Amino acid sequence: MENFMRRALELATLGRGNVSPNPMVGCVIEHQGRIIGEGWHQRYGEAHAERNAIFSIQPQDEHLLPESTAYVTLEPCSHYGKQPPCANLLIEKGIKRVVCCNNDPNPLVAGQGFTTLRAAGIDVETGLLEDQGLQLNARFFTFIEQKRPYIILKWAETTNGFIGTENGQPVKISGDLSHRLVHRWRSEEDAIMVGTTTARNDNPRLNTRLWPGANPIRIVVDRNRSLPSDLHLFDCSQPTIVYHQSEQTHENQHNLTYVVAYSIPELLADLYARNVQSVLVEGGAALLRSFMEIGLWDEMRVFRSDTMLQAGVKAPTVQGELINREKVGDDELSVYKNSPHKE
Ligand code: AOF
Ligand code: ZN
Repeated sequence: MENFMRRALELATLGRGNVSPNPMVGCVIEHQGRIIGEGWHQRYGEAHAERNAIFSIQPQDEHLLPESTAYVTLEPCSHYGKQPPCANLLIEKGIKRVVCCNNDPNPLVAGQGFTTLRAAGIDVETGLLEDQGLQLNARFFTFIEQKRPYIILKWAETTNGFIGTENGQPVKISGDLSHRLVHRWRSEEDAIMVGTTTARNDNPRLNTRLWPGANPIRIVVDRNRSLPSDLHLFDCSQPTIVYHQSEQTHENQHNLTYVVAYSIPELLADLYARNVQSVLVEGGAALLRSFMEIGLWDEMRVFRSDTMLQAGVKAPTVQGELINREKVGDDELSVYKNSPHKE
């Protein structure tokens, strides 16, 4: 049974980067140990996993549905959104049993999917590989339950714990493979954020040119509106939001939006309202610390390289629970989770 759900979870991940703010969902239709249909939610606004799985079944197998089980990673929806309700489709097709990992916390569904299926006489079970499901859609669950984006803090530090030089001169700390991996991460999140100092010193483009994936929204915190307007960040090539606290008035341009926010929670509330489900915070040290100090973060991804700096800006001190450590080229990548939030 678990194997079918593992396969459904694997299918769900194929939607990564293309379905936000929807969850990634996978579905396997099984008949007496044989998979007769598979599907996943491929793109925001398009067909849900269950529909794709049902319509992947060969015509000669369709009569098997009344003796088949649908393994779906998330409670089938019961509402009319961009798509019709999956619960209704499963009922129409006469499926016998539905097994899920997680309940859908979306207030439009929230148990209604299961109620609808049970009312039609379908056997329903939930909680199979529950943790894997929660992990898969950590962004979706955090966004709905905590009304803020999922926050990933990322930085690279030298062996002796420096994140950059003292005079702000850009310096290469992590290697090429790590650099590429960061571009992949950018393509997986809705937005990337940097602080004033990083924007000024590094003049980053914050795009995904080293990875074939979508460009995220760029966010820069520029409290006093002191950043020069010729930075790459302000080139209007990607949607960009500037959070500031100045009284200065300015015209929003296409792809360039100015928003007043006086604190990180206020900024996060604005991102929530804009449906931004996840943010990769790429520094600098001050911005990273301001998230850590108020405990508003979900993951930390820290590269430690084998380079040394004689002096520099101290990297933040890691917090949370170490969940993974691996080599990326010559660098070591450590991932930490902010576990208290999850309990
Ligand atoms: C499912 N199967 O594959 C997904 C579900 O606007 P819509 O119609 O696409 O609905 C989006 C909501 O449906 C989303 O917020 C979540 O609650 C649920 N996603 N449900 O049964 C799927 N992607
Ligand atoms: Zn659905």
